[in-house]
Amino acid sequence: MASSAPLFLGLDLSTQQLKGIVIDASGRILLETNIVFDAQFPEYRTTNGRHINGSTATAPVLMWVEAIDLVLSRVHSAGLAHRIRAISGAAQQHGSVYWSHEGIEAIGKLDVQRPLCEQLVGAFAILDSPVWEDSSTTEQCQRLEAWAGGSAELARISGSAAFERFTGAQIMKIKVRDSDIWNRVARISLVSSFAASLLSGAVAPIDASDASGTNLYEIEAGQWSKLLCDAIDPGLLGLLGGRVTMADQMVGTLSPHFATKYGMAQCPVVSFTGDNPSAYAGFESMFRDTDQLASVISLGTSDTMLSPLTRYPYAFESLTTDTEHIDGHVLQHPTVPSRFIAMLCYKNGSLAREWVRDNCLGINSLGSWSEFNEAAATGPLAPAAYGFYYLSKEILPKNAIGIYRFEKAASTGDVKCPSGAYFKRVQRFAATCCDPRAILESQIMSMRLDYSRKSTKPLTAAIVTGGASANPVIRQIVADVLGVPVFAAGLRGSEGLEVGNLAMPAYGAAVRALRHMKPGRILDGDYVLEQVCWPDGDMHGVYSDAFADFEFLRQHVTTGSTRHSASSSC
Ligand code: ADP
Ligand code: XUL
Repeated sequence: MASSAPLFLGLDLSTQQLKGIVIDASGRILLETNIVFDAQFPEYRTTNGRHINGSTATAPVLMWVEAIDLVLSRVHSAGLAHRIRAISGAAQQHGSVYWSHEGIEAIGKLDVQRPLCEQLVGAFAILDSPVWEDSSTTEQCQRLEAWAGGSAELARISGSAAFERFTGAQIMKIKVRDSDIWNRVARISLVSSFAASLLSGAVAPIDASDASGTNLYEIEAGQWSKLLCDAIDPGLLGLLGGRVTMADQMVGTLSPHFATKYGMAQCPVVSFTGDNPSAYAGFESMFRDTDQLASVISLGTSDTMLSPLTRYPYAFESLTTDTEHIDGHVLQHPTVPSRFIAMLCYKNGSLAREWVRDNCLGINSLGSWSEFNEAAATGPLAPAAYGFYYLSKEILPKNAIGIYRFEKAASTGDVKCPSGAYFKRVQRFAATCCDPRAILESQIMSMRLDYSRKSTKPLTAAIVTGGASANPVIRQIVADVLGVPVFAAGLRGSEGLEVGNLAMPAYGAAVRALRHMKPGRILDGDYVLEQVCWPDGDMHGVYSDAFADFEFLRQHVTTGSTRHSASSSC
């Protein structure tokens, strides 16, 4: 007899794909499905899920609508739709969706007989939503910081100095550029709350953790900042919906449209949140004592590092006008309002690694992670050579752009480093095949550097997630550079950890949906955190000795990036 046991759906509307995970009440996965945007919807002509035009990055909102519809149809085809008892989700942070009045009305009365997109063509004041890779709003950032009384003051209020991809600057750009479009905007959602809105048939509140990525939210007070919203428009507070929600709270019920179309119950829709906070909370659900939670390193399209904070770090008296070390972000915890998370974000993550894989190793390596790994698994390049791969304008270090390779020079070179060694900038490394190792060392040494500036506690362990965390060479370099054991989530089977790469934003969302119906710790069962790497003490020593030179060279290329045009030869 077919089972009728309750199931829970978690979604993750990320940069390159929409992932869906269905779990049962013990947290076991029954269905995992991915809709890769470029392959599934070629008519939208995206590359890696978005359109890049100079410093502008957008994604077609109707493509996201189609993907959400398709993921539900896959759950239906798998025979699981009628058993779904709650849905929650995650999405790329910072991106924004602009509802028209017509759209707000339309999502509440969608016709099952007609294609979804056809009914939503006029639903959005802007069809191409700005997304997190956008860096076109420097001018708006400056205006926001000036309005707040400086970058340190903006960080004190909102948890971050102004960043181009943050939603506040993006909204300001839209308002300034086109008053006709602006006049059509009836509500603004983040990508996370947009997805929850579509599913529930009414505009859903934005959750606190994702609101922390807007530069418009008072993190410590847990409310939108009227001061900062007024910098953009006196009506902005209303457009954002006034109240925020926590990521474990119900924001609506599944709309009759989807319920009828896919034979589902009008089950609770639990608030969606950002992909990074969702992953972080997902890992927490695997710990009995959340104080033990180590830093989470997500190696997806972006690389991010999320670390627990014991208190809000930007107490008024602790900030000066010195913005040098307020580069990272502080987010409100997605489910516990009194807790905060420090987040470091690197734009040149997986796509930069892919570029090295496909362009620096010769024809055989095209698309091959095993070729990349073979080259990367050699011993450390540091302290003899360093590489920096900022293919698009970096977030951390801010505005760094270009590709830079340095090799130690016998006597004098371009740069004298703190160790006393001279380095010469080279177009190619002397030995071929150095680039894979160089990019990995550089990416993880950057995390180590930025973590040391951002956190008061020494790092004790790292938990990895995201597409690239499946790669054993990458995991080992994380362990060796950071000098800590590395853990991954997976399914424990007779042969050890069988699934080493749980898609945590989606899984964390499914767990929030489950917990909404059945509170308490549920993950005593099959999914566990398992140590996957132990640091090699000698290697760690090498990186520690190389650290001052790395920091110096990173500063050198960052300052140089803004002055010189970048080279990107391989
Ligand atoms: P997102 O959620 O941002 O869409 P994912 O976390 O799914 O991204 O990660 C996708 C990325 O994972 C791809 O761009 C790819 O480069 C990377 N990836 C997948 N497998 C590997 C691997 N074996 N080694 C390194 N990177 C990988
Ligand atoms: C975080 C950020 C990215 C996106 C990617 O600040 O911009 O990690 O959330 O999905």
